[in-house]
Amino acid sequence: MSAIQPLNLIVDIASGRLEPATTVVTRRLSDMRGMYADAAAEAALIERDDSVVYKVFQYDVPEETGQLFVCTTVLEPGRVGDEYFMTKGHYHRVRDRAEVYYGLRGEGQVVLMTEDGRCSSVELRPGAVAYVPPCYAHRTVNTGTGELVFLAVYPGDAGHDYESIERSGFSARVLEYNGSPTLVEQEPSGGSR
Ligand code: PAN
Ligand code: ZN
Repeated sequence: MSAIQPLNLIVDIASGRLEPATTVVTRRLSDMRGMYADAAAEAALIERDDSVVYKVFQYDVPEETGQLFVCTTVLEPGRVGDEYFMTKGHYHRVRDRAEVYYGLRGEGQVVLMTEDGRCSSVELRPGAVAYVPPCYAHRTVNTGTGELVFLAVYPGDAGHDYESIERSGFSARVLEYNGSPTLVEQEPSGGSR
């Protein structure tokens, strides 16, 4: 295993930034084309200002068993049609690698899906720990009016499989329904287009 020195990482809760961060990923709506249910609303928003949906601040470690990645995500508030802003979502490439999210600011949900397509969701808010069990796809949704900020910790050798989600989507979406966030089951083919 590669040696890595003990260190402190600091989360600035106000900005959601992790310091130091060795990788910063910015995802705009155009980076997620086809992931929202309402294609016309998605295209109109991309045309208008292609806003940033989320940023990830990560401290990189060797991608090896025994190491742990630490990162924060800042997910903006907003909607595409009735669907709240969300992350792309993924399985871990090594399927049986679990993950822990810790809510720092704002409110939202983590949508979890088994490989046979069963979806459920757990809450994310300040102080809430969302446990992502091995083998579950996971996506975060901001259901609040401010930014959703959370810390994530996951195994160094987990990797990310985005392709499965780009191909088939999640079998449920979080939509605003009668003014409240609601997990709505989709048609089996209702993934990305
Ligand atoms: C998280 C996610 C982060 C962004 O750190 O990577 O919230 O979501 P996407 O990776 O789906 O774009 C995590 O689950 N890491 O494994
Ligand atoms: Zn993950």
